[in-house]
Amino acid sequence: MAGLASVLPEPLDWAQLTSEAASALATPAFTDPSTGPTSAQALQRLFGHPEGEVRVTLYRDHHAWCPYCQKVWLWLEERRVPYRIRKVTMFCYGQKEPWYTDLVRGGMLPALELDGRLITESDRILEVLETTFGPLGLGMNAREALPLRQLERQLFRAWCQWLCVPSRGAAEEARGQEGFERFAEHFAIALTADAGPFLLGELGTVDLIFVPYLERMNASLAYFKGYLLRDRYPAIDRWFRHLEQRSTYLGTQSDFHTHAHDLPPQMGGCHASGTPVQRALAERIDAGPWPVVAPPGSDPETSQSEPADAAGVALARVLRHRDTLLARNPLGPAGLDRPLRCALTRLITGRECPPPAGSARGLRYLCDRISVPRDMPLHSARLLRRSLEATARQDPSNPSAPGEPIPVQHRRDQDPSPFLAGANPLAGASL
Ligand SMILES: N[C@@H](CCC(=O)N[C@@H](CS)C(=O)NCC(=O)O)C(=O)O
Repeated sequence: MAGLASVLPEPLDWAQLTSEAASALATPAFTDPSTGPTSAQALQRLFGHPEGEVRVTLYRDHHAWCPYCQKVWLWLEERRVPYRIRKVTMFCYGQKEPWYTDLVRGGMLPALELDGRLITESDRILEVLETTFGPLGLGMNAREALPLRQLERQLFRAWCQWLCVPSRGAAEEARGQEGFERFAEHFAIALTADAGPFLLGELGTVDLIFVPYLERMNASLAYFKGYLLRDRYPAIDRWFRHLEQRSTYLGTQSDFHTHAHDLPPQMGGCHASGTPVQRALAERIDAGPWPVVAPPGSDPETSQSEPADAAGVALARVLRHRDTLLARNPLGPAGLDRPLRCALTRLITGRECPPPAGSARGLRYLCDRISVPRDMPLHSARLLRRSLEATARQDPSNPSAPGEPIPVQHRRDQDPSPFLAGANPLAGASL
């Protein structure tokens, strides 16, 4: 009698999966990220200039997560200044590269080299860039920009107070929320003061100064407080929607899952309100289904619909790091090989492909460690998470087995060094 295994659909093999990814692998994002749209994988960006004209080197984190790096990164992309990128490990992900601490004492990011001169502190970097290459919009030192920059710091502090200081009950939670909303309201009013859609009319450096923490507020308040910022403030939602129409922003944008698990070690802890609404939303951000608000509600992570190539890009990015992903998984290469091919087969063909018994915890380990935009864009990550989770649920022995818990004090489970050494050169140009 034929065993059960013989009636289970066969997953595609690695060669078939590679040929399914062929069209994604042929795009500039994979063949030459220096020329395509904004990409966390690029090591230089030329904007049509010859390499010899590059005057700028940006030092930023491997993880593409550092908020202070994001605003400088966005500025260079918006202003189309050619630059090189050197990536550095942040302390909570692994060992900081000694060449970088030799260059910048203390190892803080970002840093920028302009014509051989080293500059640190993100606002100072932006000032020097504006002086050298011209302002973006009205510029960060315009009279109208200064109160807005102060507002950004006030909003940041009110957010930290609500998110990071433990509250002793509902009344303190409510005070944290009120403190935050006082400044969020100011920001929403500022967004409607000019014709818009941006702060002083056209997109400028001041908008970019707000972007990193607004993105982190949006994600962390959903996860830890069950609070949907974009629903509360239509003007903030409109601002995000206009940002999301720019390929520059889309290349740097992270997602709720990544922020929810990267913020706690960076912020020294984030405190959940523990309400039923908060717990349900956090559960959904972690385990899906994604998007985390079902239609007809609006998607609080993005206004962009899924690009046609999202699944192909996700597949191509997994192929790039296949060997390291297999080796770093709790199931090991032999244990994860078939379950991963099942999930990728589902991702790219849409057909169900149940994995062998005992696969769920390895599939969920990987699902929990997809990092946006470091690994792939938001929609690609969403599709990959969906197929990993759906495949895990078909594990015949323990379909609800969790992956290893995500650490909250550090993220050394995300150490970039093995990925730097182990990337498959046939599947894309860089990490
Ligand atoms: N005031 C600095 C703050 C920069 C900062 O806090 N950078 C953090 C990352 S978000 C850092 O490099 N920390 C060291 C590390 O994590 O390795 C600036 O605006 O550039």
